[in-house]
Amino acid sequence: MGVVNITLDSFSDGGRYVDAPSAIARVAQLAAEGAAIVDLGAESTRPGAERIGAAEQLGRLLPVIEGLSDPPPLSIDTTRAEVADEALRRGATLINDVSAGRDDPELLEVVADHGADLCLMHMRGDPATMQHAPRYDDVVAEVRAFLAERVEAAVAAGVDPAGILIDPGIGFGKTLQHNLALLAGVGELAGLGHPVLVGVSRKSMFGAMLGREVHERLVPSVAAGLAALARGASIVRVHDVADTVDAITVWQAVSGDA
Ligand code: HH2
Repeated sequence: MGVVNITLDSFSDGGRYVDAPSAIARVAQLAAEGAAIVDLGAESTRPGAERIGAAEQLGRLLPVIEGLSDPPPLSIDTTRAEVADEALRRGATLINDVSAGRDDPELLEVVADHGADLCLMHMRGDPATMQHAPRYDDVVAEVRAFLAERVEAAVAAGVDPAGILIDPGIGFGKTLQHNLALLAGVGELAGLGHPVLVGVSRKSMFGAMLGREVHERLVPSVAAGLAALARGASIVRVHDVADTVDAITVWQAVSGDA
């Protein structure tokens, strides 16, 4: 999954793709580099980010969705039902909800009505507060239980279980140790019976671990993505598609999965 943030304040690509032509060109580039799906977001989820209303999200997203001449499968990173509805009407196929249906309870019904796919992500608190001393007794068990409960809520709202992805939410209300435990425990999450999506790309855990700045985190991001895939993740959400595809191609060839 390639990432294009149509935002001013995303932590690694904020401001680069905020105008529709640059975002359209970036989506086409990531698809050409091998992204199976491209995730478009109009609201940053970084700690303390400004909330963006539904109308403004749509003002950013729709010109991009409609401007793509040969769109790849599109995912929309939003917690708002209205945004999900309009994007799905225009051909998006997956809604990536970092609140797992808690921010706007109507979102689950919208996804169900469209017969769309849904990614449910774990977050402790909300982006304003999530990094304030997060604590867990057993982070893998607690995230697993949360995701199981949110899958149940989505299915109760009519979402097709076959189209549900789950995500431990690396960096969302977690310390470095929590993030590492969740990456190591991906197999336990996969045991819930849904494909696991993992987003580690350029995240601050690599700053905490290695002292690397955002632009220096490609190698650790690829390494962590491969480690997650090796433990049972199905999808990695990344900014650097070409390099990630190269790494996965070589790893699969060596593992005999190519
Ligand atoms: N991470 C970010 C945003 N959305 N969605 C899922 N499912 N999983 C993630 O790990 C995830 C996500 C944060 O990364 P990014 O989009 O680059 O930054 P920002 O939220 O600042 O736009």
